[in-house]
Amino acid sequence: MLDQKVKQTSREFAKLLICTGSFVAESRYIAHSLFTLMTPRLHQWYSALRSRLKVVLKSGAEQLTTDSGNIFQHLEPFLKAHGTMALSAKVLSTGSPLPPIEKGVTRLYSMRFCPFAHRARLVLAHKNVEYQTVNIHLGKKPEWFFEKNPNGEVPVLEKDGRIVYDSLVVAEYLDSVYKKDPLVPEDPYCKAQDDMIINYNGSKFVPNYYKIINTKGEDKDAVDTMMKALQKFEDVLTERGSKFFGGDRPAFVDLMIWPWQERFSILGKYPLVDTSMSKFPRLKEWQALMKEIPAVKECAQTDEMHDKFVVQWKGGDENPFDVGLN
Ligand SMILES: N[C@@H](CCC(=O)N[C@@H](CS)C(=O)NCC(=O)O)C(=O)O
Repeated sequence: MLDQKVKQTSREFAKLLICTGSFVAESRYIAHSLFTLMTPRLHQWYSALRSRLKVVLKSGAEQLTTDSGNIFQHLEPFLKAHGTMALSAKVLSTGSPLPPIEKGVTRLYSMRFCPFAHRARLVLAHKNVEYQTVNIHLGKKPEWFFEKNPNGEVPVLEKDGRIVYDSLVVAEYLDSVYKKDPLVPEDPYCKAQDDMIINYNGSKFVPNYYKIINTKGEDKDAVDTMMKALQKFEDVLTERGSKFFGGDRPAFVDLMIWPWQERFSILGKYPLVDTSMSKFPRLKEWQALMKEIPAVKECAQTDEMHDKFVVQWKGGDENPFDVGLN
């Protein structure tokens, strides 16, 4: 009930975000639900405040308050402390104008279920970078999107007129711009070893993941090749004798192959695909450890959502990209 009230006041909330300069946008960009406007850090803010929220009637209008004042009084100090940006969770499509760009603000053009964009989000989360997200309707792209990336693909990173696209380039660029908690190994030989795994993932795991989806799990060759890829990952972890590909903590390679590992279990609905990981104990352990990494948690979607997206996307839904949003 309270959540319902919160949703009703989302426009007011969004207006406040605009006033505080944290989100420059016009009301047409504002998603209907408060939750769809929230970055993970805004979620933190809301969660901390939630138990103290009350809905009161003031001057005939419902307002959200807490025991120590209007909900929005709490937001400004939070935003000052965290510099958090709101995000447009719902996709922008053909005809949607480009949301105004603010100086000094990092923006990611993305799509909530894109594993390549997932790579960029993982690095941004790992580095604790505040950024705005503009989600793109990949079936009906806004005209201006091709000015950001002539290939018309997400992810695209933009800050102060500097544009970078292609997930691996974006991820490595972010790692070199934000030096804290480095991800790419310093040692060129180690980097080369890791890059070979990332490339192997790209040539063996990724295309077969899509082949399996496109054939509703019936392409046995694709399933076999994917299992071989899992065996290869298992062997690398065994050879390295470490918990993560990067050693005792996740490195660039771990984050770059993770998006498809997160999605792997949704293939379990196809009889030919064994997602139990019983043959790959080290990789299974790695998956469990990865799920506990804060950046992975922050960017994770549930199996249910990944599956819903795939079902709607492959079912020809006009807009599968907003799955799960009101
Ligand atoms: N090589 C690109 C691939 C990115 C990519 O394929 N993104 C998909 C979404 S998951 C996309 O934008 N597709 C739009 C299209 O192909 O029209 C990268 O690594 O960033």
